Amino acid sequence: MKLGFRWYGESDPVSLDSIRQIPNMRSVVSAVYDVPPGEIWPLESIERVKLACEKAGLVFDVVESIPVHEEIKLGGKNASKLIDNYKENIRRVAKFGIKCVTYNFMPVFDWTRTSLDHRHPDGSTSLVLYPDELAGLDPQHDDISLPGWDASYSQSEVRRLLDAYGELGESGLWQNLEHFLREIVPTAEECGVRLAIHPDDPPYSIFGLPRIVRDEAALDRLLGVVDSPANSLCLCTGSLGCVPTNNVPKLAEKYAKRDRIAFVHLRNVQILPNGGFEERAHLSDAGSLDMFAIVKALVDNGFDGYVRPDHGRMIWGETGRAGYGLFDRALGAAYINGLFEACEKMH
Ligand code: DNO
Repeated sequence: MKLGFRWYGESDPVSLDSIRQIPNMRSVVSAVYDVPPGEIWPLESIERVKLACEKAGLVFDVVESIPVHEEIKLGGKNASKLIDNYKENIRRVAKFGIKCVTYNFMPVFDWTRTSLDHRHPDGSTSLVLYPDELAGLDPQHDDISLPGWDASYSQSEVRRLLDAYGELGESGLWQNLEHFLREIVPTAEECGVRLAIHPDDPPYSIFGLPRIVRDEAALDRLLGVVDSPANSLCLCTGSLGCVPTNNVPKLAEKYAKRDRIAFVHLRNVQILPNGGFEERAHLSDAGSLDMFAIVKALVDNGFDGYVRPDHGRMIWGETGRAGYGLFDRALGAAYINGLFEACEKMH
């Protein structure tokens, strides 16, 4: 496996020099952050990220994410122009050595939580989703802003988008995803890039918005649209694994065997009796997921792609971007190294 660490660019409080000191750290997972979704990434901006990583002794070969514009997901009138821009971005990052591009097809909001700094008994804080805090909120009528949501949307835009997605429904969203894949996968193939779709987080509808990349049936359907390693998955254990119906070790086994996992986000969650979940330390014992079983399934089935520790807790007084501090993600990386070393030696 090729170990990576997400870095939010020059404004990230976590420095590349600190990332470099994590044992076995190889790749930086990053993006161009100074361009709105849908636009073409300037070559200089991509080059700046690459040079900064190289200067720190790291490789920039995974992009997370090239965002997919809402018009593409909605199949709007500018979709085809925006898909052309997307293809151009794939070509551009490939020129700078990128091998894997992560993206998602979640309408309006990427991941959703009710709190980003829930305090645990040991004093650490983490992201959580408590369903009772979502119930009773109606974005059609209430002015709501949940942590992590894109603040650049006004409430009226959010309502317009909710209406548009309401009309589109799951089947319309699937059609638009299928069209998008048929368009962009050949470009990725030509450029030697593997596309890695991130599952919906959490993998169920929120506020009536269709969310479709959520379970084994959906992953099968998606991979079948274009049967190519360029059309692959970002297996995010915490996103898929926050519902008990997704058996993450089984998914890891199935898709690693078919060589359709390009990227893995490893983190643990504790599923709560009321259907919510709390993000926890990476260790199996800390949550509901058997991280050993997941890594073993990957290793036993020939997985050799990119892996990164996903969200960490905030510990040791660190402050910064929720889920993306240095300390707990570094502990996660050390644990991931241990799991892979053990599984590879046993294999
Ligand atoms: C959350 C991340 C996601 C992910 C995107 C990929 O922390 O895992 O925001 O980057 O969904 O497009």
